[in-house]
Amino acid sequence: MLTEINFDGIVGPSHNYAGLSLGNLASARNLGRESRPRAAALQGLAKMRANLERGLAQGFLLPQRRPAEAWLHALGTDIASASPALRANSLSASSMWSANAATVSPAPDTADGRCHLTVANLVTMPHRSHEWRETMAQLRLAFADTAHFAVHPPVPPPFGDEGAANHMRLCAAHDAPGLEVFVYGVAGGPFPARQHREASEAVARLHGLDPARTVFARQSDAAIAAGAFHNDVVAVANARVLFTHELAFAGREALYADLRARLPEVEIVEVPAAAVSLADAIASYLFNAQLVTLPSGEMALVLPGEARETPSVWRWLEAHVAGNGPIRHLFVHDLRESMANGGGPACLRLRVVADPATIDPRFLASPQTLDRIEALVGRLWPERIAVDDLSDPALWRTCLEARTALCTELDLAELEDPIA
Ligand code: SUG
Repeated sequence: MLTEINFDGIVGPSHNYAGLSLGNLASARNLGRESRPRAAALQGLAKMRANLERGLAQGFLLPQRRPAEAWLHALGTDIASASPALRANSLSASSMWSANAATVSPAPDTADGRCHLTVANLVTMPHRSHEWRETMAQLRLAFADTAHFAVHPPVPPPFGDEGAANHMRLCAAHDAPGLEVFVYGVAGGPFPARQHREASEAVARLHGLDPARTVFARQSDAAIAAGAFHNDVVAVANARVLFTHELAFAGREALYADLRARLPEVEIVEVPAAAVSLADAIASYLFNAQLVTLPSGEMALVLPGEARETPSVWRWLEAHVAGNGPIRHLFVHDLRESMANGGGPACLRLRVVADPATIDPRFLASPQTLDRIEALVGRLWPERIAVDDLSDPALWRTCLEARTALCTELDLAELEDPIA
């Protein structure tokens, strides 16, 4: 049976605040702050556990090897002699935001009836540009069953591709053919547009999507300029519902008309700028919630604490659930450590619609697996990292050893050094 499975990125032991992401306001604001990797990983695990308890299918992806020594070697240096900037870029735990790992087209949408995944190249940001090799190794292991899955290498540069963060799927039911919406940006404002239309088009071709059920939508310049460095900061879709800010898209009326023409069941829940400003939407990550269908058939939003603390946002949400809207439940989680780098609940997960029986079970979560990961994180993840610690060889060793221990614990020794 096809089910939506959320694969959350486990937060790696090197999680830190080096302010590496231009256009990501939280990352810039928290530059130099002391991070708490252990708390960060535990916050993410608590979200996974709660979603499991809600009856949702849950998987995970492992953190990558940090420092990224292979990348430094390719640049003619190593962790001991790298410049502070390169060193920070080699130590980011950014693969935790698995919405950026790949774009996923479930089997009902593709020409060959397999689920297709294209690994994101993430070329716009140096610290993310080296994620793809390990991501590909990991996805090829988790989705090794080629009767059901095809894992494509990244689209070649210079066309930037940021994966599922700029992709939405609308459908009558998860196992019915869906309408795939690719959202791209056009450079011009103060911040880079990370998703290029050429990359989105390439992914759609590689996945064998039906042009009649594929839409390319342009992100509004206002959204990018306000700090929506990915579309999933201002819009999210689940089943037939598109939940979006009024200013998320360029030419929104034409887009909505197109969606309605292609998928008559679609329900567009638009939050007007007069009720929630773009600034509040981005600061609170209202739209970076996970919009999920519970076993009861009702929809819920899995939100970060910042949404409840932002008065305009919470007012809008309370009014919505009190009315007749499609979102019936609000679940709030403390994800402060990830949020301070611009990563909310939806950034932390990659959605795959598939039959769980076709996936390598080592990547699927149960309460017992989460217990084991939690215990290991509690023992081995650093409690704190200050930016100065990034030049401490003891930290590099701790990060490598902690991750190796996790691979061993999860019986995933193949991933210890997957690109060596
Ligand atoms: O790419 N932050 C990530 C956040 C990604 C959020 N993902 C989605 N919206 N799906 C990014 O900007 C900050 C890292 C640092 O500054 O060290 C960072 O990479």
